[in-house]
Formats: sequence, structure tokens, C-alpha cells
Amino acid sequence: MTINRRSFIKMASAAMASLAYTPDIFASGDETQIITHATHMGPLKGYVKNGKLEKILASEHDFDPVDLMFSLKEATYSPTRIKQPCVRKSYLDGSDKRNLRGAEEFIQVSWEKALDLTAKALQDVKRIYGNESIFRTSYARWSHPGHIQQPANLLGRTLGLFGGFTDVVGDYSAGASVQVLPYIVGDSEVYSMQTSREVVLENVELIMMWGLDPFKTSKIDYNVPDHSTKDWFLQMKQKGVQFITIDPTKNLTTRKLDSEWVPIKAATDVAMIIGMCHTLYTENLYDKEFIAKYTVGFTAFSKYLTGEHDGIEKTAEWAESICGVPAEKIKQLARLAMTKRTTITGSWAPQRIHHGEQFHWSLVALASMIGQIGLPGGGFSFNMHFCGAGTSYSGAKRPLLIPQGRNPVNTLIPASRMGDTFLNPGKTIDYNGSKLTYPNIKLLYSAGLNPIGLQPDLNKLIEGCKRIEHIITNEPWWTPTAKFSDIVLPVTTSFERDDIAFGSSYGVEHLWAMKQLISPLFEAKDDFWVFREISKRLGFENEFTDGKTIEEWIRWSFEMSQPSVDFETFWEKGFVYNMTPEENKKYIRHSEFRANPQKNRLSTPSGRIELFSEKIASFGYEDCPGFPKWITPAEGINSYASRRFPYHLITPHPMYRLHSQLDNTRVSRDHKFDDREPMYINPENAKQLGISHGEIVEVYNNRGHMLAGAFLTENIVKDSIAIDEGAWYAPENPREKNSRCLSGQANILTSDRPSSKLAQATTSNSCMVGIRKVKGRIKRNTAYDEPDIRKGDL
Ligand SMILES: Nc1nc2c(c(=O)[nH]1)N[C@H]1C(S)=C(S)[C@@H](COP(=O)(O)OP(=O)(O)OC[C@H]3O[C@@H](n4cnc5c(=O)[nH]c(N)nc54)[C@H](O)[C@@H]3O)O[C@H]1N2
Ligand SMILES: Nc1nc2c(c(=O)[nH]1)N[C@H]1C(S)=C(S)[C@@H](COP(=O)(O)OP(=O)(O)OC[C@H]3O[C@@H](n4cnc5c(=O)[nH]c(N)nc54)[C@H](O)[C@@H]3O)O[C@H]1N2
Ligand SMILES: [Mo]
Repeated sequence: MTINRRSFIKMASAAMASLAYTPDIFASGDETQIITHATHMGPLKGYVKNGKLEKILASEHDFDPVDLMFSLKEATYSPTRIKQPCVRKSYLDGSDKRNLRGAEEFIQVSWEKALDLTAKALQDVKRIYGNESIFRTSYARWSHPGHIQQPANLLGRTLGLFGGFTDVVGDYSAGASVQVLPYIVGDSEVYSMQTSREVVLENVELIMMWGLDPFKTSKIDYNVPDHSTKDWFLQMKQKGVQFITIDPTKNLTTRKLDSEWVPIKAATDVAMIIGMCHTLYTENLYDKEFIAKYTVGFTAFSKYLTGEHDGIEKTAEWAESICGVPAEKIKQLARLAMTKRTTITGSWAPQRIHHGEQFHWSLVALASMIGQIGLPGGGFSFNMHFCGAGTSYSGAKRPLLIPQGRNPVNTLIPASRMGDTFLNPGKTIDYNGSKLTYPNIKLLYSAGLNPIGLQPDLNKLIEGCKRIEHIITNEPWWTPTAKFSDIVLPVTTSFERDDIAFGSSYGVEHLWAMKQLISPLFEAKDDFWVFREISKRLGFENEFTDGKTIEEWIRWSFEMSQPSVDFETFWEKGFVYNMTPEENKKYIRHSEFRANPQKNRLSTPSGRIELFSEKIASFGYEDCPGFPKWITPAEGINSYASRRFPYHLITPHPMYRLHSQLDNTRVSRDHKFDDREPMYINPENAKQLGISHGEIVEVYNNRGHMLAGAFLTENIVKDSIAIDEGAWYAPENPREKNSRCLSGQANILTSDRPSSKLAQATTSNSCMVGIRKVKGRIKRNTAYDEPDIRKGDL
């Protein structure tokens, strides 16, 4: 019998039901308890004995448990845990030497003192500069999937009640596409429900994957994964679906699916896609009826293809000269797509570049010319790699997040503009058809985010932080951000408290009880407790708690989801499973639009797909014109920068971490060389450089320099190198500006240049670097060391 996802879930449900009321089934007469919990890496059961987490067992509801999840035990007991509240020495004694952040010792203080200092910092900044100078860095929920102990929301709730704060707009994941696609197809697409897996499986014949690595990126979910994505792709493979990968790397998915690898130079996809459009146009293969009925602006786009617009015909040969894919291959792929039921899919890495807006937009143009948008298994899909997309919706309501409440301040900073803002208060930038003026930020509060990690051009951010008077961080671990803070508040991990979550993100099949496994370690306190204590000091504790305890908030969140069982049953069993109705498995994205484009207009100005957007053109941005276009990036393989820095660095999401999380555990460290992040490089390049496999090298450009371990592999194109994002930053000499990073944190090298005036999105994959051999003795990586801490209150 083939076990598909549906039959597996059924079997698992039956198994769980029989186990549900005998939680000590694995116990052998001792004190062992098996307790349900849920994480971004999957649902699990903690095997707890005498108050200690002995091991992590996979849940029967996890289709394909991942290595990351089992490392959470090591993370819990890691020596990198923050054991007590700490304050940077000169911040505490009043001499505040900000250039010593990350270099000077911390003083261990009582919770009372740390919270008083935090409240005072907030009050001082509010009084002197106003609420706009308080910045909530936390824009995402990657710390854990809990809905009540959610740091970003708790922080927003506190700061909102305090009179408001400057917030982040957009995100790092798909920042360019989120802004441009609503103008083009009426929706961001990247976070939307896609054609159901059942429909795709039955109908698709060809999947063209631009930079898609679901076998890696689906190890985690923004909520709780069931890890069924791999199985879906493998079923398609078994059925004979043809896969083609366009990627600078032969990634895990490509290898596992035996997908045809079309190696491409990093950040040049738009040229290839436009070359394919040109083939379809000049060979008269494209679907004219679809273009006429469902799109606007094709004439302007076709003038660009033929060169009528700018004198350059966008032939496949033209594309080859930019992207390195042979012209014949480009033509062949364009023709092939017309002969099959084809899904065009693109991940997000190829839009994390200069002019990233053009990537998905040009794929929409290509898919429109193929003419299968709205057909089962045809068209485009921009999130097949993420959060179990394609999973049909069970119909269940999601549990609610603790409300953030109102933020009386309206000031926003586009996600990747942090460093630029701190350095340039008062600067005005263009953004999506309007203007934004940077506020004068004086206080950063991070909870559940690792800014000294995620933000491109870290040296610029660190420089910008010198203008910041207070940096406050809630963290369980001594992350680079914690080490760089003035006040460090040690919080519990999700294993040390109760919460509620759901998963998968689109399916909502499960509500999960995230039950406490162990008591808080050291002096750690819950995020909720920390923000309640701060609220108490600021005079709005009752408004913060709304009169509810944590238990009551969890119950509230559960009950707002209108569940089929009562709370006690849910909590004892550890989950609620919602069956997905057969009807919901028939969903086809854009099918209503295809059936009747007059009645079911897209939410674009014309109601149709906009291959020319008058709205975008009206902004007059030279870096984001009205139709999808190849625009040479300021930093790329043929740019000025490449003369000094000849290698194109891409910074994919890590296989063995969740961003920076778990970098302090074996699952990540075992894949490094001497604790340095691997740098994937083609053997031909390595030979030119005279470097060998495993050698520690220096990677550099005019923004910074760092150490990495050379990983020689044919699975990456020549002249592109890959270093995963998220290694813990460790400056060789923390007192020195632009100090060499000992661990290989890629954002030491990336640029914070915005994608364009439209989205102002992150461009961390547009980065040129040089590589050189390291001279002299190499210091060990200090990223996982505790900072110097002096005991006792000053
Ligand atoms: N170069 C490059 N940079 C990138 C990217 C890239 O592709 N290339 N990708 C970007 C993307 S898409 C994203 S989404 C970002 C992600 O960037 P982040 O959201 O900063 O990623 P994490 O490292 O997961 O940060 C979560 C933090 O929460 C902490 N934490 C865990 N549990 C708790 C808790 O209970 N309470 C509190 N208070 N804290 C907790 C963790 O220790 C960790 O420091 O990175 C971006 N950065
Ligand atoms: N294991 C794990 N999974 C994750 C995360 C994690 O930290 N760890 N993070 C999650 C988050 S927050 C996000 S936003 C998503 C991100 O999802 P993505 O942005 O899709 O992930 P990446 O790993 O950056 O890139 C995916 C593929 O794109 C390729 N690529 C890079 N540059 C280019 C290019 O210029 N052109 C083409 N054609 N391909 C290119 C890479 O080689 C890689 O194979 O992943 C999520 N999944
Ligand atoms: Mo992301």
C-alpha cells in the first residue's frame, strides 16, 4: 500500500487517539512523562523524567520528522543559555561607552533592577525624543509558533499601550514581490492559498522551478509543519511529472527529484525569462487568446521584447550573454512549456536582489504567454516551497494571537532599511508611490528577533547602532544580538511554559497544545511575565493583561477558534485534528477569474493581469518601470564591483538551522569546518584560487571580511558561491570597526541597497565578493562563548 498524506494522517489520528489518555505508555514504572509540544520544526513529545527533558520523540502526526527538531533538547540545556539578567558595564555605571557594545563585560543584576532600568529607558526616550524614537525591531514570529507567549506581539502590545513605536513594514522573505504583485495580479501570491495538491498531482506534467528547494525550506513552517511537502513532490515524480530546476546550485530537491538542472548565474533569471518570452513571441507560439482576454499591456511588453522600445532585441542569445544559459536551452524550454500542462514556480531567493520586483513579474508574463493560468496544474505558483503550500484548507478557524492593540505612532521603516535609518534620521526616501522620512531612533527593543544576524550589511548596522542610546533584548541564548545589547533579559524557551499553536499554515488541520515540559532554567522568565512587569512599572499592567492569566489567554485563543471540542479535552489530548472536506481539495487558483474575468475581476486597476502597470509607471521610478524588464544590477557579475570582487555570493536559507536558531547546537556545527560556515564553491574556482576542500579562507569586499570553510562541489556554478545565512556573528576584535568575523556570518558581506524605490526590499543575493587565502594563525570561533560577566549588583 502506498501511504499518502491523507491515509497517513488517518492512521496517525487513530494511533494518537489510542495513546491520548495513556501518556505514560512508554514509562517503565518510573516518573517518566510523555508531554505534547509543538515547534516550527514539527509537533513532538517530550520524554521528561525527574523534571529533566530526556529526549524528544517525534509525533505520530509528523509525516517526516526532521533533524532540526531533535536538536532542541541540546539547545535547551546549552551552555549558551543566558542565566540571569545582565547589563552592559558602562551603561550601568552611567559612563556609557557605546563603541564598547559587544566588547565590554556585563554585570549580572537582579530582575528588579533590570526591569526598572528597562522602564526608565523607555520613559527617558519618550520624554526626550517622543514615542517615534522607540523601535520594535521584531517584525516576525520565527522564535516559536506560540500564539500567546509571542514576543513580537507582546512587545507591540506593551509599546502600543505606552503611546506607540516605530514599526517595520514589509519583510525580508519576499519583500519585493509582496509590493509589486498586487499591482500585477491583485494579490501578493507569495502568502496565498495555491491550487490544491490533489489537483496539481492529477494534472501537472511539467514543473519549472526557479530556485525552488522545498526539500530544505519545508523542514520548517511559520506555524507547525506536518512535513508532507516532500511526499507530494515524490508522488509527482513517481507519476512521471517532468521537473526542471533553474538555479545556480544543484540543490537538495533537484538531486532528490532527479530534476534536470539548468545552471544559471545568480541574479540573472529575469534575462532568461525574458529570453523565453521572446522565443514564444517571435516563433508565434504564445496563447494570443489568453493574452487578449485576461491581460493588459502586452503591446508595451512586446515592444520591449522586439527592441522597438530600446533598440535591443531580447533574443535568447541576448539572454545567454547575461545569464549563461545556452540560447538553445532557453528556446527549448520555452517551446517545451507550450506542449505540456506546465506550472511555472519561483521561490523567493531570486527576488532578494537589486530590482527583485522584476523576477515574479516576468514569470507572470511568461505564464500569461503560456496561457494556462487558472487551469488545473497550470499557471504560476510562488510559494510551492513554503509552509506546506498546496495543502487544502480544513475550514477550521485559526487560534488567535494575543492582540497587539493599537499603535498610535504611524511611522514605518521598510524591513531592510534598519542600518540606513539609524545612521540617517530625517532622510526622506521614496517608497511605493509615496515618501517616507526616517525617524530618529534612540531605543531598540528586540524580542524574538536576531537583528545582528538577519540584517544585510551588518557593519553598517553596527555603526548605526552607535547613535542608539538603549538596546534591550529578551533572549534565551547569548546570540550576537544579546551580546550587543545594553540590557539583556533572559527568557524561557517554549519548552518551559504553556502555549497554543496550529499547523499547517494553510491547512489548519491541527490545533496544538504546546505544553510545558520542564521548569524554567536558571533565572529565565516568560516573555509574558517580562512585559507584564514592564507594563506594571509604566502604569498599565491591567490593560496589558486585560485581567487574564496566561492560562486564561490560552483558553481565549483556543475558544476564539470555535473548536469542535472543549478546552479540557483539547489540553489533555494535546491536539485537535480537523478533517479537510473533499470539496476543499478541488481548489484551483485563478479558476474563477479564468471562468469569468468580468465578474471575477482581479484586484488590479484594470481587473486583469497587468503586463504593463500604469500605476507603477506613474511613479516614474527609473529602477522599477511599468513593465517587467531586465535592468543591470548595480552589483552583479558584470558590474563595476566585479572587477575587484569577482565572485557572486548568494546566501540561501540554512539546511541545518532555522535562520540563526540552533547554530549553537551540533546539527549546525557538525556541518561546519572548524566551526566556520561552509562556503560552497566550484572546484574550478577553487583551483584558480589554490584552495582545497575544508580550507579556512577569507571572504571579503568593501563592506567587510570574514572566515569561511571552503566546500568544493560541482553542485554550484562557476563564479557563484553560496554561504547560508544565519551563522552567529563573532568579531575577531570587538573593539575594532569592521572587524573580521570568525564564524562566517554572511551579512557581514551583503549590501543593504534597496531593491528599488517601489519596494525598498532587501537585496542580500546581489553581492560581489573576493576570496583569499588566510595568512597566519587563525583564532578559534568565539561565537558560542558566554561574554564576560561580573557577578553581583553594582
Ligand atoms: N543574507 C541573508 N540574510 C537574511 C536572509 C537571506 O536569505 N539572506 N533571509 C531573511 C529572512 S527571509 C528572514 S525571515 C530573517 C529571519 O531572521 P530572524 O527572524 O531574526 O531569525 P531567527 O534567527 O530565527 O531569530 C529568532 C530569534 O528569537 C530567539 N528566540 C527563540 N525563542 C524565543 C523566545 O521564546 N522568546 C524570545 N524573546 N526570543 C526567542 C532566537 O534565539 C533568535 O535569536 O532573516 C533574513 N536574513
Ligand atoms: N531549513 C530551513 N528552511 C527555511 C528557513 C530556514 O532558515 N531553514 N527559512 C524560511 C524562510 S523565513 C523563508 S523566507 C524561506 C526562504 O525560501 P527561499 O528564498 O526559497 O530559500 P533560499 O534557500 O534562500 O533559496 C532557495 C533556492 O534558490 C536558489 N537561488 C539563490 N539565488 C538564486 C538566483 O538568483 N536565481 C535562482 N534561480 N535561484 C537562486 C538557491 O540556490 C536555493 O536553491 O525559507 C524558509 N525555510
Ligand atoms: Mo523569511
